[in-house]
Amino acid sequence: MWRVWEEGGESSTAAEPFQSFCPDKTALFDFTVMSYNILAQDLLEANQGLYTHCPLEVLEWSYRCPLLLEEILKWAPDILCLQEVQENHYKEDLHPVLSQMGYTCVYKRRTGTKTDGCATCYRGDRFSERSVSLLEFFRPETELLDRDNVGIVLLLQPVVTQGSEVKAKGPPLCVANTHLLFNPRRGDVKLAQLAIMLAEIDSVVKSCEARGERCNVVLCGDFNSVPNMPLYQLITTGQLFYRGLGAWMISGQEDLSHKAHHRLFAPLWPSSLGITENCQYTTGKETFESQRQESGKLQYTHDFLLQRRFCPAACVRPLDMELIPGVTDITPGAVTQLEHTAERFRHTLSHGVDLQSAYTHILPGSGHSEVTTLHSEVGATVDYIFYSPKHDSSDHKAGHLVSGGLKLIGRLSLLSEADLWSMNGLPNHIFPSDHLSLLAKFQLDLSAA
Ligand code: KL2
Repeated sequence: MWRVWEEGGESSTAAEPFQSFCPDKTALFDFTVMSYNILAQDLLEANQGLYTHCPLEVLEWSYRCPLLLEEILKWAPDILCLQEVQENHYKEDLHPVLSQMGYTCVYKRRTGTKTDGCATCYRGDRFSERSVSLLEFFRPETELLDRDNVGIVLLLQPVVTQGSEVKAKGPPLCVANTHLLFNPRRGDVKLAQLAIMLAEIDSVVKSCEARGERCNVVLCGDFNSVPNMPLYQLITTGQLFYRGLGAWMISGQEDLSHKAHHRLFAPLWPSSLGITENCQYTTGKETFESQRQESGKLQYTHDFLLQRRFCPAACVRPLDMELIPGVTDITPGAVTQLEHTAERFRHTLSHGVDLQSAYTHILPGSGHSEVTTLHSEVGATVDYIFYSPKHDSSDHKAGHLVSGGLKLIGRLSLLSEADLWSMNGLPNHIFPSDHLSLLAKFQLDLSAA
């Protein structure tokens, strides 16, 4: 009953020796990623009822802080994605030590009066920074997006050095870190926050592709959503048909079916947000371009036509129009609002970032569920490391060697809820947060740059 390092992730049993693709082993770049919600002291104090099982001393920042830093130092991840990082603790206690350890850090505090936020740190001797995007999910002009959560998207470039000399530069790596809204009833807000995150990742990936580079992706954080439920499905399958789902169902955190709550119908957010149902940015420029595309022909965009479809003029049958029963005699008012929206929209969210989870959410021996967080009310997986996987070459036509993608080569095992209760729950004298750290090791093929 301990956390152990597991070699060889999901493809450990595959007989295919990767050396056959990479005879030059120096062309391989291994790196580790940690995702860790370190429990902001202000949130701990605001929700004391969740920690009544804990001895008081393990709840003190002065006790937790050295243990948190020890956990990071012990595994020394190349990339570190932290959540619930309280600004004053970041400035006074965490950042100085992390800098000392060789990390370059980017911090984004939550908006409003929230005192914590996310921090993404990377080892300066292994990666160089190409771009930083700080995302705020609070959008005053969008009613749905009234919560203070944030995200960080970095574009990093792996650097292989020998002494002070740069030997090689790898294909770019997009590293995204977020802590989505907690409220189990508001899956609709979580989906919109995730869509912003995915749109930014998509735009970073596209900017690389425009330069002829294939960009790998790591998306980690606390998604406040459990495995295999709708929000998770959207991330890992790239699609979610959400029509009529209760907003509480999206995250799967708790069963709120006995309570009245609203169901999801399209559109989830207004087009003024500038994000499509494909989780991509719509820029004025793109709309303009798509209108111009067809060799000078004037064209209306799909969105524009949808907006016009139910305007008053479109709802009146011209007097001279032939009356065909059931076809031209139907007045739009006769159709229920529900049928209207059903036919107007696909009710499907999708995205084009290929992502899978580094963890399987089930413990190999016992078959029990892994948990990443535990306190007096819940034990669950809500934290993830998602990555763009390297696809097996047999998936593709012979001779088309697939370049790019990350190979999962190891991870730090999680524990079950029972394991954690046997050590008095979280936080305890060993684990200083109400979350465990997640740690995965990936391999990147530098020759695929
Ligand atoms: O679940 V978390 O903990 O990812 O570990 O994210 C939120 C919760 C975090 C930021 O809002 O604060 C915790 N009940 C339980 N936990 C809560 C509550 C609550 N009512 N409100 C905030 N958090």
